[in-house]
Amino acid sequence: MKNYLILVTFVSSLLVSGCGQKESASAPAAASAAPAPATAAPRVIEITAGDNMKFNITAIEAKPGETLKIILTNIGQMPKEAMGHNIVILKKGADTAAYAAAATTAKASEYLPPAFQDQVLAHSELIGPRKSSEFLFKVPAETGDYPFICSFPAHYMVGMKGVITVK
Ligand SMILES: [Cu+2]
Repeated sequence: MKNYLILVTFVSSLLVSGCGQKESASAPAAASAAPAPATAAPRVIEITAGDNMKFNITAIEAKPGETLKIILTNIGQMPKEAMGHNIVILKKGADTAAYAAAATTAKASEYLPPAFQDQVLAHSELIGPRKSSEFLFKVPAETGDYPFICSFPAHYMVGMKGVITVK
């Protein structure tokens, strides 16, 4: 009986130390994950749009894989319902005209046509006057031209568009 107790004590001490080892083993893993947040902060790109239906920036250069923080500010006066703006970044080679055409009837989804969702890499909110919307865009690894547009009805047609060139 005494031997049995010793065995139980031994086994339970093994379990305890086993747990202890497990905890200490997980610590280095957590430590090695720590550098991730320390990577370069996203590069900030500030874009304005107003009642003149123009982006102030229409050409952006980016490096493959970098992260951009794009901040769109509506500097206009007209109400959102009449003069809202957004930025929709589309896939390389996307048919921007077809996207914009579909967007005109997508009011319920803030002019982001659900049928073309797979063409969109990133987008801002649709914003009214004196509002800003920011979003992160992880630049694709593949070099080339990635178009962006404002999908509010008719704005693409009058030139609310630009290109992010990845090189
Ligand atoms: Cu617009």
